[in-house]
Formats: sequence, C-alpha cells, structure tokens
Amino acid sequence: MSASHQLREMLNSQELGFLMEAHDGLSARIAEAEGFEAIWASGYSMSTALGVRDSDEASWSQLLTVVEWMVDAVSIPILVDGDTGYGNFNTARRFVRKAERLGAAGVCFEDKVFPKMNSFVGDGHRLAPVEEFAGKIRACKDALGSSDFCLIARTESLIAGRSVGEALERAEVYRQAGADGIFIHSRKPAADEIEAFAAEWGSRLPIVISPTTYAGTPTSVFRERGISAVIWANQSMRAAIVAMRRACREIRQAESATAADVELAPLNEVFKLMHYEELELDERRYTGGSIT
Ligand code: SPV
Ligand code: MG
Repeated sequence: MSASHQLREMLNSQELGFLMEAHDGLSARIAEAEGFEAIWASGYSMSTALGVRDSDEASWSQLLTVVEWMVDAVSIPILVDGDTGYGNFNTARRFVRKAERLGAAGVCFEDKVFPKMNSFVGDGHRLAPVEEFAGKIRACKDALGSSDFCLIARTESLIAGRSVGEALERAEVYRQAGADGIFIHSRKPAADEIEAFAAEWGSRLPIVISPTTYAGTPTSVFRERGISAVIWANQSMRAAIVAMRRACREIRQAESATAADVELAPLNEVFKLMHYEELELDERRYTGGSIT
C-alpha cells in the first residue's frame, strides 16, 4: 500500500491516529521504531533543527530536502507541513507535486499570509482571504489529479483570534474546494475551542489537531469528539534540546564524557537504528568479504 494510501486510511478510519513530529532522518527513524504510524514533518521542528526561525526562513526546497531524507529513512507515511504554500496557488501546487514525487504522503497548508510566523509567537497572525486560500486548495487538487496524496487544509482562525464560527465557515469553504481533511489549530491551554469546533463540524471531513498548549487534555476527549488524528508537533525536537544541552553542559563542566548526568545512547543503539547489520550482511553477499 502506498504511503499516501496509508495516510488516507488512517485519516478516514474510526480509530484515533497519531502522528509524531520528526525533523531529520534520525528523529524519523526513532518515531517509527517507537511504533508511530505516521510522521508530521514539522516546519517548526525542521526549521529549529536547521538553526533558523519558523517564519519561512528556510526555503521550501531546503525543507523538502529534509523531508527527502526522512522519506528515505522510514516506511511509515509522512505528512509535510507546507506552511502557507510559499506564495500563491502556483507555488503551492509546485510544492505539492514535488512533495509527492519525493514520496511524502500528504501536505498540509495553512490559511495565513506568507511569510507566516509560528502560531505560538505573538499576536500578528494574518489570515489569507478565504477565497484565495480556497483557490490554492483547488489548484493543488487539480495538480494532483486522481492521486491518493492527501491535502490537508489548516485554518488558523483561532490563532488569529477569530471565532469558532469563522473557523467553521472557513473549513467548510476548504472542504468544498476539495481538501481531504481539516487541521484546526488552537493555542489555548484547554481544548474547549477544539471541542466546540468538532461538535459542530461532525463528520464532514477528518479533523486533525495538535495539542501542544492543551497537551494535558486526555486523548479520550478527542476520541469522544470524533477527532481523526493527533499531531505531536514538536516534542522530539524539544526533548532533543534538553538532552543535548544537558550533555554539553555536563561534559564541558566535568571535562569528561562519563559525567553522572550524561545519559548517552550506546553506540550499538546508533548502529541498530541505522541498520548497520544489513550493510555487513550485504557486504558478504556481494563481495564475499566483510567491512569490519
Ligand atoms: C509545526 O509543527 O510546524 C506546526 C504546528 O505548524 S505548530 O508549531 O503548533 O504551529
Ligand atoms: Mg508549522
């Protein structure tokens, strides 16, 4: 089954699905090894891993290069965070075609204006005119033809301080434009807005959410509300920051890499994650020798 088809099935199934953020080949492999069924190629996390801000500072081709490494590293489907589509309907559809060719399973575009700012930063979030964003969706769907590739429309209405009613209106326009799912984003500490949205939306299209600020909400609530998929959008990247800072601090202070607080992956774990053993087997198979 193709990656796009797998993602589509996950979105359309009655079960609550989970996508784990990844930002490079390593984090993608770890998400897969820990049992996640799909990956969110997070713009925030990929930008951070590249050392830049989540405000379209990395170009879309630079980000898709990261996605390509992830596609090569795992066999679970990858949903790519395509921000606003990097311009108009034309750049958006070029993005989608390229992402599909690289082997991604879907792209999510959000209805803000380029250059966007990360949804948790400041209050200056500007929404694109609804018809303009709907045109982007239509152009992408036309470009994809009968492909299984998933196109998720994300409304930032609540991030921009608009009402749940406006979010619902926008989502309906995006549904009619051909979106395969709706990502409704909120940065409130509780899930009330999300719950209100889901109750009113019903089952018109699968709903995708990202509980970062309302991560304390039990997932049973999302199940009850008929949410299709949860994106853990930045947790691997944030966990890596804590671990790397601690290791750097301890090793620098102790002038030793065996300091008590430094927890390191054994070298063997690294080799396992990258399947070094496969290379060794194939070395024997194809050359009769051994690489070690
Ligand atoms: C991302 O992960 O890049 C997202 C989700 O777009 S958020 O950062 O929560 O806006
Ligand atoms: Mg993003």
